Amino acid sequence: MTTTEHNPTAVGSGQNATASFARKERQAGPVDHERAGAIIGDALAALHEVVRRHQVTYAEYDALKGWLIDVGRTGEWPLFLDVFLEHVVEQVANADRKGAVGTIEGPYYIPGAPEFAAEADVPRRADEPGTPLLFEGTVTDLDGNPLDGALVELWHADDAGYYSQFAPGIPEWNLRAQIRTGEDGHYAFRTIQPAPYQIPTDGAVGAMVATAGWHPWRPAHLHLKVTAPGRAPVTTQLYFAGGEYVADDVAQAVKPELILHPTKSDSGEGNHVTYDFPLDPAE
Ligand code: MBD
Ligand code: FE
Repeated sequence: MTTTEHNPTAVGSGQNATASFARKERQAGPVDHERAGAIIGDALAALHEVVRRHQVTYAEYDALKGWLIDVGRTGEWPLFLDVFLEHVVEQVANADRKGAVGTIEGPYYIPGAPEFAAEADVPRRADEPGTPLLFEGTVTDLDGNPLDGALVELWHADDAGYYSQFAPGIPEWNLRAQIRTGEDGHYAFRTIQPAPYQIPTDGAVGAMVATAGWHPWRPAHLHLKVTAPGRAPVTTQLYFAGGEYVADDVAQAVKPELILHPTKSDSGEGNHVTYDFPLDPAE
């Protein structure tokens, strides 16, 4: 699958993200009706309070109903939830971590990317635009001992802000790779620096952002998932110091520990940065 056609739409990326979520392995457990009733009841009560506080009209109620229907029809629920709600779920889930800092996963993770040992030439097009980046580091325990057999998964947007498998015309595994570490816990990815990501402006979520008078941008970021035997996995993102929207992410997923400071490569071509992942013990 290689074409040069490039016409991403909200419906296209939304439907792909919804289909990807449908394939995801989800944890299922017994329903605790007391807890469900409390959460659902409080969520509805929060909405009731907004209606009263703002004296919401029938015209606005109908606009909301139409918008909710549109979000579902275009498959944009994963986008909406991951941009506007996931950051709080992540904070609650990871509040007690001592090691590598996590942040939201977002809608564009795909398991099973091409696997490499220790060093990856990340799959990219022959003419892939963007500043070359050598991104390397070590996976360790909380005492700094390297972890053998850790898996470091990397996925990110291209130099135009688009993700393979969610925008058309990009090879299937472009800018997606995973590395299995050896005894030294070291990993190294050769890739390019991504561009900021813009929420599609032609869909329901983009329309909501525009109606509210906000901007639709996330700062340029690398997505990572790091797992190792006996350790708590971490899902995170890394950002670039001084980059646009780092201080103003629409998804509120930036944390100070996640900001990279790349330097010019010794070779003179592109940038270089190191980042280590100390993993908490498994619970
Ligand atoms: C992204 O690339 C992303 O990382 C998130 C969290 C939401 C939408 C698009
Ligand atoms: Fe992303």
